[in-house]
Amino acid sequence: MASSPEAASTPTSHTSQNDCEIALNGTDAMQFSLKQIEIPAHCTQATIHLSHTGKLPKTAMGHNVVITSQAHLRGVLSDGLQAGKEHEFVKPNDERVLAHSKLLGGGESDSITFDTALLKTEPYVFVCSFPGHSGPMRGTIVIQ
Ligand SMILES: [Cu+2]
Repeated sequence: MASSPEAASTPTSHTSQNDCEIALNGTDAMQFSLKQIEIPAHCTQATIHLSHTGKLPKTAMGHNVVITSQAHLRGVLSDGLQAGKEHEFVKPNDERVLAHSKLLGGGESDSITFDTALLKTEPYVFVCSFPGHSGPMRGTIVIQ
């Protein structure tokens, strides 16, 4: 009765980073699955896995995720529009952009990893920079 074949402990080294990874979906209805991304305070880096769960091509309903500060959001979006589809609506080497994914069409996915240090200094947001999407497709990033 005292001895059990069940493993009393399981290794945790492979799961300890999991809460620093966030799954985010974009849909054909021009929505993200999250309005807020919460990153645990112990994460020095965070990863966002973006999936376009729709069917529409990226020319019609492209989605990306761009991480920038609230203060720089407007400038990042307007410069992204100017950069155009050739640059997937993100100004190349934009220092205001902490990280951004590729532009995805239906069924595609991409992941981005970034340091969280700056996120603790001022409000940051995530947004899709495809033309017309930044209104509904944006949210705040919270370190908790
Ligand atoms: Cu979009």
